[in-house]
Amino acid sequence: MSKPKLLIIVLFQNLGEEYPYYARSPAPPLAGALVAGLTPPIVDVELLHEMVRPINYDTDADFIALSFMDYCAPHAFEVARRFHERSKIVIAGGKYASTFPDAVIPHFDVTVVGEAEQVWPQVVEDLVNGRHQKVYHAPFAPSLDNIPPPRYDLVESVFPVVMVTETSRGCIHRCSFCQLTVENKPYRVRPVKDVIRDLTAIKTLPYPKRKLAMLMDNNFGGDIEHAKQVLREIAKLKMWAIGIQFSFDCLHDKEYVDLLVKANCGMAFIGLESLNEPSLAAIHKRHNHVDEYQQLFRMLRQRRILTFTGMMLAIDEDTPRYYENLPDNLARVSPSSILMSIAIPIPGTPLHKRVVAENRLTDTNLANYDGDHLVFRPKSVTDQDVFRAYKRINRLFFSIPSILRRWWRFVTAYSGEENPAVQVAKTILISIFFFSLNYFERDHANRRVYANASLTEDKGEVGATPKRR
Ligand code: B12
Ligand code: SF4
Repeated sequence: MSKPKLLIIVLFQNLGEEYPYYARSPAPPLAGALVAGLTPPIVDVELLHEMVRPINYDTDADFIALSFMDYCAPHAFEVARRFHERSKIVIAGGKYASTFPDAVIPHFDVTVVGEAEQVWPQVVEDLVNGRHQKVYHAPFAPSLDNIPPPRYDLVESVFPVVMVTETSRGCIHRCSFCQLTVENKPYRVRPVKDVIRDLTAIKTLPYPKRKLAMLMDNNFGGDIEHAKQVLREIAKLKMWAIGIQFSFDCLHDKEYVDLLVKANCGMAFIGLESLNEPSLAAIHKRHNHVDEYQQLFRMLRQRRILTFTGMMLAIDEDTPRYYENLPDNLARVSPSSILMSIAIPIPGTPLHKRVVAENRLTDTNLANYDGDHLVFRPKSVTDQDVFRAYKRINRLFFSIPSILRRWWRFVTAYSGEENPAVQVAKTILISIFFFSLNYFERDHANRRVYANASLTEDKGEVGATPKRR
């Protein structure tokens, strides 16, 4: 007899069916492959990332598990409704289901609140045996020991990097806009051997895919000694390149940076958020120091590490003058690419509490909480200032001459000593990543930031579809 089938979908769309947006992301998020890896073999599993392909509502799966964050919640409810019409059992999990279960539970047959590891095998067993409960609660901040490897074999081949994993959860900082502040869990690390096992688990992947990886930690470096230990072990794997996300303060530790190089870290995602000190203070991001950006980013270029940088507009202390100078100042810092977004008051964060208390929330439709919409009244700038800056910075930063200038600056900065053949090979590989990161974000800017801008600007939106479900 064939096994029941489970389809895991990691949702991504939020602009309505008329306006699907497929992202050119180099890597998938971890949640889907991880939940698939936690699934006991009593069901067949399929994984679908909605960031790269549409949902097939005519699937033969019996159970549909949706993973989603806040901005996808309205979409998730609609997806669940459509699957219910087809008599499927639909399960919710992920960040929003974990923080606002009461809003989620009515739309699903099963809601998993919290981290999947310790509850998901039981949920699947109960589903298969027809005795599932409405809600399952995971323990708060469980141990991260012995998490099985993600099912990389199920990840769509369109992602250049499929090996995504994490070495820790949480963060030691408390930025006021960050989703992690909602639950305020302690920073936890995984055993180094488990991380290395993840990165070596699957021998069936094509060889290049076994040589590229991304660590999805919120802050790889929250426990810097543990991070160094991980890097020492990763260095032994002789990866071609890995991407890592960590906070700016880690760059002060020279040994950490040396070990990033030894582990072949090719891309660092660092949330700079702002080049304006008062704005950084306003979001409690005091571990960033604007006067160090230029020098430390130069240091990363010299070590041949690409920098992908989170940047945020509509922060309370932003001024029109800051926006005016931002393109030039960004060009001086010269991150390889930026993820520019409009500040999102994610429900439950200190930022959300503040804008609600000051009566500045203007939009409660969660679908708009995606970083491309302004959902509150900023304090020191107008809506128009924000939109204009958003479009202008994206336009200038992602213009072809500007991309080429940054690339040239990057490839000519390298100061290491290496056999010339290795140097050429690494430069080519890193250049491919440089251009794909810029392509990903340029594409995002073109399709989400400018698309329909003339229609939506008056409504206080940038780049969103004028129609919503
Ligand atoms: C990869 C990533 C992305 C990718 C892909 C996102 C996607 N939706 O596909 C990209 C780069 C596109 C992205 C974009 C954004 N992101 Co992002 N991203 C991440 C990142 C680094 C990793 C996600 C991940 O894989 N996590 C690891 C997994 C294991 O954690 P998890 O998802 O919580 O899963 C656990 C549980 O929640 C649960 N679970 C999850 N799903 C399911 C499903 C089921 C069925 C069950 C039972 C359980 C379950 O079990 C899991 C294991 O314990 C996280 C930071 C982080 N480390 O989480 C930020 C993060 C998720 N992103 C965030 C933000 C703010 C954004 C942006 C809005 C940024 C911006 N301003 O533009 C955009 C929004 C998306 C968009 N419009 O494009 C926030 C959270 C947002 C929120 N509202 O909750 C995070 C947490 C960063 C942060 N510290 O604030 N992001
Ligand atoms: S440093 Fe990053 S992950 Fe840590 S609290 Fe701030 S935004 Fe969140």
